[in-house]
Amino acid sequence: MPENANHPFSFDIVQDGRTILSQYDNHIVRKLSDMQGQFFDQLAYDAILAEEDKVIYEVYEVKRPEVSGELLHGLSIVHPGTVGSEHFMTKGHFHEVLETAEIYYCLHGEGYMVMETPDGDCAVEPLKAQSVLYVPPCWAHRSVNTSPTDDLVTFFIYPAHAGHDYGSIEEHGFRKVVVADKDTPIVMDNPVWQSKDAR
Ligand code: PAN
Ligand code: ZN
Repeated sequence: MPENANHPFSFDIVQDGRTILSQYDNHIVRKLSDMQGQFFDQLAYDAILAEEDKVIYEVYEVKRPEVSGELLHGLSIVHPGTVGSEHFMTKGHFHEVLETAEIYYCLHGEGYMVMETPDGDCAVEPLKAQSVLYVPPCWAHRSVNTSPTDDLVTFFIYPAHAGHDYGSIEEHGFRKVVVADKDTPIVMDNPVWQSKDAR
């Protein structure tokens, strides 16, 4: 955050030929070991983790005061790969202040945003370079990279007082998952969602 938090500022999204913010305050690295219980194929998860604790995604955040009126923003980079047939993805979350929205601008790559509401409405929207995705208030969201080779890079913006609620997704998962079927990604019901819920 700039020293004078209320002064306008600008920054670049490409630096030294790499897609990265020229200015950020926080670099979050999420590895496979941080995603315990999130991929539906637990055997595949355990097998990969036994070999290597791969980096699944990274987030570069620009810090702002976490008050309504401010906007938090940054870059999310989901690396390519699969666990079993399920594509690499973010943990996903509801906003703690449920009635807050978010905008994702896709800069590079291809994938999907998997979304659902507390009432069980589901939506899966494509993410592709130069497309914008609007996540309305009350929708949990997870980005999924379906490219076999390229990073999925998105720029996100959301109200600074929104906060994150990961608990419900960690407990139940999303109702929909995105899997690789030969060369085509397909969306299907999460095979472990109901059994987890029934526990
Ligand atoms: C994004 C996400 C980012 C990482 O900034 O936080 O893509 O995903 P997880 O937070 O689910 O690990 C956002 O949606 N913020 O609200
Ligand atoms: Zn969010």
